[in-house]
Amino acid sequence: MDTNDTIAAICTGSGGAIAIIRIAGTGALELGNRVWQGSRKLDVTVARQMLLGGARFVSGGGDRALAVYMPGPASYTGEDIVEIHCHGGNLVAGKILEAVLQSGARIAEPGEFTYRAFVNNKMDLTQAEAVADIINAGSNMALRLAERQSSGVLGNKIRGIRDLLVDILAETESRMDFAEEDLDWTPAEQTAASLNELYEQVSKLYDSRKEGIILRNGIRVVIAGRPNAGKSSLLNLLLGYDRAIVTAIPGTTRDTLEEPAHLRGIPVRLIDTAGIREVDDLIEGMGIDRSKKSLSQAQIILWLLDASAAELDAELAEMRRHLPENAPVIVVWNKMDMAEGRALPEIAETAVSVSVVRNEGVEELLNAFEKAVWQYPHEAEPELAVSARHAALLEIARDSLPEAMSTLVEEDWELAAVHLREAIDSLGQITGETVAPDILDNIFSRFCIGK
Ligand SMILES: Nc1nc2c(ncn2[C@@H]2O[C@H](COP(=O)(O)OP(=O)(O)OP(=O)(O)O)[C@@H](O)[C@H]2O)c(=O)[nH]1
Ligand SMILES: [Mg+2]
Repeated sequence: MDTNDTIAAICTGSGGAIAIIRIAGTGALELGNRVWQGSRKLDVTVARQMLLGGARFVSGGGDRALAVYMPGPASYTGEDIVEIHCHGGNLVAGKILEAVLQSGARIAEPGEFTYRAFVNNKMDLTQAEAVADIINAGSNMALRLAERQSSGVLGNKIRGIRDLLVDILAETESRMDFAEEDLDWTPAEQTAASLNELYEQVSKLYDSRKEGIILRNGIRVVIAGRPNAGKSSLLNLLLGYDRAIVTAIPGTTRDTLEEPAHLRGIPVRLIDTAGIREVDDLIEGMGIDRSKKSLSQAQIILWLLDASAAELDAELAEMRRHLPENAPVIVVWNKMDMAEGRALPEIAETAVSVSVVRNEGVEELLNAFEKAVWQYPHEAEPELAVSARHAALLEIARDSLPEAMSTLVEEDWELAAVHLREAIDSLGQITGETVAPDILDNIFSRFCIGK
């Protein structure tokens, strides 16, 4: 992405009452003034003050608007920025943007404002990524973690580790060059102890990947079971609205149905499936094949059983027949309203009893779900939760540190330097010091336009 020209975009989502057009780059002030119509022009005397006036359209006329000029380098991207705040809706902002583009600005790519902030050292790569995490956060925990990362906690930590490794590398390289001389080197045990401490720190960050990946990517939760068990009813209850058709006729749901949601703050894709049974019907059969495929891709399966069925053991046997081996399942005995006081068979899997129609037992189901996701009682929140990208790089760094340690102890300086450089390089890719352009493109292209 070129960073010398002036870019513009509508920064607000469609449909709001107010829209914001942002112009950033060396020409922002000049281009902004070509569109701005107010008794005061935008210039340094009104820097960071909101002016009331108007913005013109290409087709003639214009609309009342507010505008503000934020001179670089103390701006979001580090460049000159002009923002025009106008009426929302679909037309006005588009017409003002058109005028800005006609004046000589280029339309911004997704994430390009934040990319420029990164290039201009307003933030490191972890902070830039956190901007997207803040926008996408679907729970309080995700938001708190993203805000900590945005404030630079992760970047500072990684840089601290990397700086110490650079010091160790510098000495290692000197020992290569001055191998014969008896200089005042740091004792090997001391360096090994430092590396061990850094290894612990990197491992700890790496271990937070699970929370990070779940909170950023979400998980696939598949609702499965025999026809009529109440799967679609449960989907609707968890979503809070009637998404799926529910009838007393077995075989109502024929296709898989997928909806995003949050359960206990955990982003999920909830998948309702066609009830599994032997059928002759071609369409239902195809739906059942999809159910089975969904089962194999599920991260958590909620297997519904009808607690009011005549043969509970037959219900269980049917589940065992279709459930993939070692599947992450929570068994949900449904229709307890029709099975009050009935003894349910003991099973090894986690099981809860609910009545979807009476909305009973759902809290216990969510407790079991939460426990299955985190695998342990999730009281203490990690200080940071790294993303899949960070984790892959932390893993490389973590694995090269013991190698660096043992080769240093053996005084094999050259090999030790190779391992140290590997760790330094992968940590640098996390913060953006050493990252390749195509990786940057990949990261910023996932942002929305105008960010
Ligand atoms: N008594 C009782 N009936 C329930 C309960 N949950 C669902 N039902 C009823 O069971 C019937 C089937 O419900 P669905 O949600 O369509 O079941 P399903 O598992 O999606 O069925 P298929 O789509 O055919 O596989 C409907 O008449 C529901 O009202 C419950 O907790 N108690
Ligand atoms: Mg259904």
